[in-house]
Amino acid sequence: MSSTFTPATGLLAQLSMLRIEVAGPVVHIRLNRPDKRNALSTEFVKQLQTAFVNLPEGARAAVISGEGAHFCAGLDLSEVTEQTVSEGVFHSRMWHAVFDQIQFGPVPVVAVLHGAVVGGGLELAATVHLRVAEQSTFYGLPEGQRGIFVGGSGSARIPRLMGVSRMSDMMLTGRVFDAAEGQAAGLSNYLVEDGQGLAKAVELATRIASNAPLSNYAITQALPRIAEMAPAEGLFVESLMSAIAQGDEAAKQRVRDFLAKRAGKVGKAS
Ligand code: 1HE
Repeated sequence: MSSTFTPATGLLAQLSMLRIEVAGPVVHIRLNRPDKRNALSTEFVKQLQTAFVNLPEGARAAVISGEGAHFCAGLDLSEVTEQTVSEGVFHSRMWHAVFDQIQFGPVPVVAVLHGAVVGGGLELAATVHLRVAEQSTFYGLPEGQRGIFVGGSGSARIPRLMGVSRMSDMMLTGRVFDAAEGQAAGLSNYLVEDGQGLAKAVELATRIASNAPLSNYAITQALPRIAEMAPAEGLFVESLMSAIAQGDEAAKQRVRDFLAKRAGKVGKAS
C-alpha cells in the first residue's frame, strides 16, 4: 500500500494517548499507551471522543489500531477500585456516548486487531464497522473473573456479532477465542498474517473512501438502525434512505458510468 501518512495537526496532534496520521481521505488513529497495553483510562476514552468529534476535514474513512504487542487490554482496572456505584453508572454512560460517536460518526471505521482484544478492547472493536484481525489476535471477556460486567456497550454490540450464547460462554467461563475462532464466530471480517493488518485496513479504508459519501452514510447510519426495527418500519425507512442516496448526483454519475461501461463490473477479485 503506497499511501503516505503524515502526522495530523492542530487539536488532533495534542492528544497524548493517540497518534493520529492522515493520508488523503484516510485518517489513522493509533491507540498509543503500549506500556499499559492500551488500557482505556477515562482520559484515554475522552481523547478518543475528541479525535472522533474532530476528524480532519476531508476524512472519508478511519482506521484504528493499537501500538505495541496488543490492540487493547480493556478498561484501565486501576481506576475501578475507587469508584462508587453512581460513578460507575456515569462512567459506563460516558463510554456509551463515546462509542456511539465512533459508530454513528461521519466516517466508516476499520479496526486492526492484534494481540489482546480484551474486555473494553473487544467492546471498542465491536463498535467499529469492519475488523481486520492478525493471527496473533485473541479475544477475552474477563469481566466474570474480575467480578464486574461489561460497561462499554459490549452487551448490546458483541452479541450482534457472535450471539448471546458465545458471549455468555466467554464471560461465564473465561474462554478465550483465538484469531481463527474469532473469525469463525464473526468477531473479525478479515483474518491476515501478523504484520499485515494495517496494510489491509488501509486498503479497505481507501476503497471505502472512494464510495459516494451518502452511500457510506446510509450504510453506517441507516443499516444498523433498520436491522433493529420491525420489518414493516424498516422497509419504510429503507425506501426513504434508498431514494435519498439514489437522488444524489454522485449516485447518478456512478450509474451513468456503469451504463457507459466506464465503471468496473462486480467480481470476486475487485
Ligand atoms: C493494565 C491492564 C488493564 C495491563 N488495566 N493496567 N482487562 C483485563 O482484565 C486484562 C488485563 N490484562 C492482561 O490480562 C494482560 O495485561 C494482557 C494479556 C493484556 C497483556 O499481557 P502482557 O504480559 O503483555 O502485559 P502485562 O505485564 O500483564 O501488563 C503490562 C502493564 O500493563 C502492567 O503494568 P506495570 O505497571 O506492572 O508495567 C499491567 O498492570 C498493565 N495493564 N492491562 C490496567 N486492563 C467499560 S467496562 C470494560 C470492562 C473491562 O474491560 S474488564 C477487562 C479488563
